[in-house]
Amino acid sequence: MFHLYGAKAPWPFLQGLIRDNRPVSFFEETGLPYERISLDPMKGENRSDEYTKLNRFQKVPTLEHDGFVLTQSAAILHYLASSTGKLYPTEAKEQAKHLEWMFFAMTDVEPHSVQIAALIPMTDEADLEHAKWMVKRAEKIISRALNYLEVELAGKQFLMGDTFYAADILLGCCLYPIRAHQLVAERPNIRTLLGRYVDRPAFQRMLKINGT
Ligand SMILES: N[C@@H](CCC(=O)N[C@@H](CS)C(=O)NCC(=O)O)C(=O)O
Repeated sequence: MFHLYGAKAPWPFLQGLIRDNRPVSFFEETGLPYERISLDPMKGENRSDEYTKLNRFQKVPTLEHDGFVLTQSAAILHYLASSTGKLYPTEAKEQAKHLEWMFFAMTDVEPHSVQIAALIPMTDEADLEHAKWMVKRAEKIISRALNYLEVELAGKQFLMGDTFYAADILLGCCLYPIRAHQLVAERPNIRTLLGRYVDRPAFQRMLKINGT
């Protein structure tokens, strides 16, 4: 049995963006049984002694599986996919490509998409001008990654072709914060891919679970 620690969203706009969205999507896609334990950061539940013993970083998600504890959402997703063989390619080179896409999502997309979506709503009035400058910079940096992705997606249904893999879950969750942004609207291949992700029943179920 998998036990997954997630969190309540401190603000409504973070619904769908809390990072247990990736493993929850995986479980909802595959039907593997899991228990989600929700912590309330507003009550400091991620800083309790009990949780700190599991995750000294005091963040979510954390996965616990038969005494094995793992943090970092992308590592958790990789473990779930590679250890179960679900939503995971079988051939070594394809597995390496899968990991390449996971790194792309986590390093070239997520830091910037999160900043674009969340920095201004979370910034005090006094720092607003600086936050706006940082968002502009994030938009510029992510544009290059999205230009690359737009070309890579030509003729494909999903990231690696016709099959939906765990890396698609990760990319979907990393793009979701900017789903209504011009950056997505003006790139038809990315817009179509994101629409395909969001329309999946498992993604819709995740959206109802995430942040609760
Ligand atoms: N790189 C980590 C980031 C985890 C993270 O930032 N989690 C946020 C929720 S999305 C959190 O737990 N925040 C609570 C806090 O900062 O105290 C991952 O991908 O798992």
